Amino acid sequence: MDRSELIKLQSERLVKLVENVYNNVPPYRKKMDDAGVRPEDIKGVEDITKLPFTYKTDLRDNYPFGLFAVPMDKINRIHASSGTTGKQTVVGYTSEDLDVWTDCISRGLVSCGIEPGDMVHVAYGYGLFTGGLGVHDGATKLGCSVVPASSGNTARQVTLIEDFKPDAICCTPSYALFLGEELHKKGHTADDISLKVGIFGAEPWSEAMRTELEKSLGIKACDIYGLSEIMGPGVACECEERKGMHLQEDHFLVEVIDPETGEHVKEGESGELVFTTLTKQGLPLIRYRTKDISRVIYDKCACGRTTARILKPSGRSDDMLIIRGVNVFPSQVETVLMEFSETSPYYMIYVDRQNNHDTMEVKVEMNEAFFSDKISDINSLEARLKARLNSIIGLSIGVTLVEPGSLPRFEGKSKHVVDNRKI
Ligand code: DLL
Repeated sequence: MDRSELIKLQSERLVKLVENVYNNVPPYRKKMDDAGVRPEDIKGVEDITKLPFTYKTDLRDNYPFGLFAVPMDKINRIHASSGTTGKQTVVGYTSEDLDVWTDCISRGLVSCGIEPGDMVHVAYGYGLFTGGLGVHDGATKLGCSVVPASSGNTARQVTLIEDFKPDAICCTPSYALFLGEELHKKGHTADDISLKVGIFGAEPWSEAMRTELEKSLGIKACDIYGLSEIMGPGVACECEERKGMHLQEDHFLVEVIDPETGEHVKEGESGELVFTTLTKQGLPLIRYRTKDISRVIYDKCACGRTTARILKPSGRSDDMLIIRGVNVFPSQVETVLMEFSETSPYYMIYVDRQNNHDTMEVKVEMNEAFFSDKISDINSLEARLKARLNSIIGLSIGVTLVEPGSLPRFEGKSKHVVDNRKI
């Protein structure tokens, strides 16, 4: 589709979307009323900046289903991802939304060179996380033999790869590196590993990691981007050229803004990605602030696709960490620590990558009243903290109690996270 045709389609869809949210989603009606904008003011994509932004906090404030635009009996699937507090960000899909999602993933798999009949090993987590089921449905529709391995149990994953000989693998890039290492430990080389393509996303990764992955697994490593609020994986995906991820522009309108001012940056410049869902029915979102920093380019790709391309996100404008594909906000850790009367408000979070495996450790000071050199007391408190963090965040996080006054103090803004990963 050439750009003028695409813009016409996007404009028609935007007009319908705005009318829909104004009439069916009370919090959106209020936002638009507060901003003094009425549905009839929006005639096409050129009017997008008249509309207010949507933030992750809007989803939280309307938890769980307050932003859904259809009655619950039309919601066919629910997923969720971490929010800034203990509360999950909940997303809902109608059956048409699931069809669109499936199509977007299928397009992405095809653009990376996967064909009907290929065997696809899916090692993204299945469950509330969108990675597993999202990729699963897309690969199924394409006519692939899907291996729903889900995440974890590395020994079993290795056996499945050895025995089933899949053509493609979909998982986080850090997990793929780890799997590569385990395969090599068992005597395999890039040449005898069956995989030809890897589709990696859900966390930032660099060109250096791409080279490493391609060498280790003997594959073409492609990048896939997405976020639960907008759809899940497949909002954009690379093609075999691997020069940016093709955005599914018939379903998503992208803007790139200066995160401070909210104004558009110049075309091709770096800024925060903002998406509007053009066809979503369950949870349509207008100008959703992703906090992901990247660039969007519009020149035609050598593969022939005419869609805009999102370059590898270079970071985030907030403090969200992605640990083994799980989104973690330092504030979630802090909330847990504050529940315990034995600890003080001084803590540090250390993130590292060992053997291609993300690790997270929390050091927290005991308070003077609890401070004890009785090892059994300390061990038991550490175990309780660890269990609570695990249940809230869903990750195994190391906990070490340290003496009162031993962690750094900061003048001005405190710094709670040391991320030593070299991604
Ligand atoms: O991570 C969806 C997904 C699953 C994408 C599988 C790709 C593959 P969330 O858990 O909501 O959804 O996390 C979304 O992850 O805002 C980015 O910060 C980050 N992210 C996702 N893909 C990439 C990528 C899924 N390719 C958040 N490169 C997003 C860099 C990524 N960061």
